[in-house]
Amino acid sequence: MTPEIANTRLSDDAFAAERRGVLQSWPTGAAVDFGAGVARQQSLPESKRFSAALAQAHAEGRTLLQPRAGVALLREHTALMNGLSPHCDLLPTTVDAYTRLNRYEDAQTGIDRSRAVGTSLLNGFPAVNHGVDGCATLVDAVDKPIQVRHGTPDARLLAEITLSAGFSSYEGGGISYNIPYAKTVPLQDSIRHWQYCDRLVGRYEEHGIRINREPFGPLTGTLVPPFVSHVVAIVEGLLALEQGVRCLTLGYGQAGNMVQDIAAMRSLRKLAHHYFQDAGYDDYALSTVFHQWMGGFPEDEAQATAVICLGALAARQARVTKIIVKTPHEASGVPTLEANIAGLRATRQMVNMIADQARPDSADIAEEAEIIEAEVHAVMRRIYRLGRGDVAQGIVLAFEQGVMDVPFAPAQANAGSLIPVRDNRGAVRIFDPGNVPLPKDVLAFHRDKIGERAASEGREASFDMVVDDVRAISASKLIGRPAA
Ligand code: 8ZB
Repeated sequence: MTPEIANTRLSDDAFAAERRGVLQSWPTGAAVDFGAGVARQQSLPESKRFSAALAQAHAEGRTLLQPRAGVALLREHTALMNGLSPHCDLLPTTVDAYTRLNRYEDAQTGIDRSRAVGTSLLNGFPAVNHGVDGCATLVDAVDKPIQVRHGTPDARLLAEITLSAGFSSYEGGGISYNIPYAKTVPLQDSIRHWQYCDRLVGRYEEHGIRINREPFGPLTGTLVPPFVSHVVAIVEGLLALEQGVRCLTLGYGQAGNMVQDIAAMRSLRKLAHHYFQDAGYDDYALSTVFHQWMGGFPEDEAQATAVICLGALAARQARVTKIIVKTPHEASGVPTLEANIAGLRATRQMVNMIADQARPDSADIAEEAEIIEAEVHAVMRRIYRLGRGDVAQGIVLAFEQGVMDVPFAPAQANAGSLIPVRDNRGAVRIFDPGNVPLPKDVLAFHRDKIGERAASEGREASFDMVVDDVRAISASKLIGRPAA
C-alpha cells in the first residue's frame, strides 16, 4: 500500500489545525505565541544567529566548533553553556531522552529529583518542561548562537517552544531521528511530524527570520557507508526545502579513513546542490558539518583524544563549516564540562595547525568521490521511481523494500540487510548490499577492496570481520585485524 505521505507543502489550514493539538499536548505549549516568537527572534543580536555564524564561516573558509551538552536544571545548564562558550563557536543544547520520547511527565520527575539531590539526573536539558520562559532565559544568558540537538521522532512541541524562545538552529529529521533512535515509529509518521517542524521554520523564514536546520548526519555512527548517510541528508534536505526551510547544514559522521572522509564531504556538497537544484530550489544556504567518530571510543582518555584529533584533522582537510566535537569521556557517559573543554581544545589545536595548509587532493580522493556519487545516484533514482516522482513516498517505500538500509539501526522500518566492513585501508565497504540497488561495477569495486583485506589477513571476509571492525577503534585500531 502506498503510504499517505507526500513531499508537498503543508497548507496553512492543515498546519493551523495541527498546531492547536500540538500546543495543547503539554501545559507549557500554551505559552507559545508565533508573533511573540518572531518578535523575539527579530530582537536577537547578530552574534546569536546561527545562520549568520555559518554564513560568515563559510565565506571566510573557517571551521566552527560545537560541543554537545545538556543537564536537567536551568541554572546548571546555563552555567554549563557559559563554561563552554569561550572554547567553542556555537552552543548546543542536548535534550534529555524522556523529552525525545515525548515523556514530559517523566522529565518533570527528573527535574524535581535533580533539584532535590542537587545534581542532574537527566541526560540532557528538558526544554519542553522548562517552557518558553525557561528557554528564553537561557538564550538571554548566553553569548553565542544556540541550537537544539536531540533525537526526537515527534519534535513538534519541542520546536514550537524552543524556536519561540530564540533558539536559532534545530537538529533532526523524519528519517535521521527515527531510524537510528526509535524501534516502532512508522517512517511516514516521523516524516510527517518533521514536515510540521520544517513548515514552522518555513513560517519563520516568511517573517524574515532565518532558522538553521540540520539533519542528523551520522545515523547509527557504526560503519555507515557514505552513500547511505548522503541519501538521507539529501532527502531530508529536499523535504525541508519544500516546507520553506532556506538554511541547511548537511552532515556526515567520520568513518576513519582519511581519503574516504575527505571524498565524502566533497561529494556531499556537490550531490546536495545537484539534487536541490534539480528539484527547482536555488534560494538556499548550504553548509556542512563533520561529526567526530560516532562509534565506540577507547576508555583511556589519551587514546580518546587521539580519536578526537583524527576527526579534527579529517574535518579541516575537508574544509567543513562545522565540527561536532567529542570528549575524552565518550566511552564512559555524559561528559563533564572539563572533559568537553578538553575535546574542544584538542580539536582547536588540530584545526589551527591544519588551517593554512594546502587542501589535499589525489586520484584516490577523486575515485572515492566518484564511487559515492554513483551510489547516491543509483539509490536516488530508485527512490524517485518508487515514489513516482515524490521523494517522501519514495523514501518510505525504499526503506520498506530495503532499497535504503542503515547498518545497525534499531528501527523495524529498516531492513538491516546491508552489511558493511572495512577494506585493507580502513575505508567502509559493502560486504552485502542486501536489497540496495548499487551498480554492478560499484559492487565489484567493493568486492575487490574487501578481497584485498581478506588476502592480507589470510581469512575469508565474514560477519566475524564486521564484528572485529565494530570493536576496533575502542581497542586502539581502525581495522579489526585478527591478533597476530
Ligand atoms: C547521538 C549523539 C550521541 C553523543 C553525547 C554522547 C554521544 C548525549 C549528552 C551528550 C553531553 C549530554 N551526549 N547527551 N553529551 N551532554 N547531555 O551525544 O556522549 O557522544
